[in-house]
Amino acid sequence: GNDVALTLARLETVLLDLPTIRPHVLVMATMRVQSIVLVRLTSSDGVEGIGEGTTIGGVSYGPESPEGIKLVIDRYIAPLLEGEDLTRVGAVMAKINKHVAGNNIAKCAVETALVDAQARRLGVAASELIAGGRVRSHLPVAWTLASGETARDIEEAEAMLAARRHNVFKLKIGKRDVRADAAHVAAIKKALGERASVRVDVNQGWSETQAELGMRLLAEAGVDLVEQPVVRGSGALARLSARHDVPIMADESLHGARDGFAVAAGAQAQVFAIKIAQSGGLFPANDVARIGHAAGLGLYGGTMLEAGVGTAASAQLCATFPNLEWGTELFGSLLVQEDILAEPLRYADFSLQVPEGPGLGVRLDEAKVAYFRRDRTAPLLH
Ligand code: MUC
Ligand code: MG
Repeated sequence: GNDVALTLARLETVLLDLPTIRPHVLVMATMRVQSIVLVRLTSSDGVEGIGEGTTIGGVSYGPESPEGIKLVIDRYIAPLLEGEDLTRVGAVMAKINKHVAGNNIAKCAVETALVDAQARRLGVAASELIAGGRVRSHLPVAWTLASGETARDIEEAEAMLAARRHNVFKLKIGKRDVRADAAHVAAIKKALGERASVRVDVNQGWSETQAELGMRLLAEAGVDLVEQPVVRGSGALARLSARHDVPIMADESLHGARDGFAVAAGAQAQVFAIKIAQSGGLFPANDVARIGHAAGLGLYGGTMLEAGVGTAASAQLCATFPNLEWGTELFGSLLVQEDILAEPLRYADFSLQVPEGPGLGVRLDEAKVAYFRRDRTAPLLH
């Protein structure tokens, strides 16, 4: 064999179930556990890269499930890596994209591991492999209030403000009728006043008619941003954007650059939620961001509620955006009772510190990985 090219020595995918700190109530699912797929990719030089593939609520958010993500990587993506030079991340991903349709979350997990390994080899942070490198060291971070109870949400928000951890709150709505949801949002905004920015995410839960009423009531309540009120791919988003003053953020509408172009060209939204998982990796997510930026839209660093590895990867990308007008919601690591990182991500002063050090800038806690893996046969003593 060739002793210069760095090829695949080992690829492992691990399903982990991480309990959440409280039930997280969304229109399509209530999460009590976050299931993630951890990718560990070792090259012939011994360098390991890690990546995470995570979705929300089984198959309720999108068509990829945690189990499916693992299967697609093991059965269809891993063989494509055989014999490839893993230092050529762009070339390897081009090959994968040629032979694997869709499955953006699986692709993101693998691309993240390749990027982590290559950046480690070069001795730089992953952000330095994207565009011109990082332009910021801290990212503003929103928190999602989704306990399902108004009083508990207000209490949670007050605690976050007092701790100076978050002063931007996203409320998950769309489950109750529009007026009840709007009253819930209005009560929270009234309690927090100018001390916080309040935004909502409907996760496509409304019809256009419901959204008409909802947007009006939310504007009266003082909401700053409405995320994905209606289903992706219809004309409704553009009509709502034209008719209402509160800006609309596209989330589920954006699965990569082609969607980004269509949403921008169709004036469907004023803000793009940039998600590495939904886009198919850091590089495709960067393409979406640059299209949004070129179209004069605002950017926001979105999350699939990834744990520490995926959150660090998202942070590496968001750190390269010259304009991050709406901040981020990279709090997934804080929604799980225990993350799998050796050193926790640092949250302070309403921001996440972008990890420094090579690659993603994070390391695994092997005991936690062993403890939370789904295929653990015998219960550990604790
Ligand atoms: C989404 O749809 O944006 C992000 C924060 C949160 O609580 O859920 C997500 C998913
Ligand atoms: Mg969303």
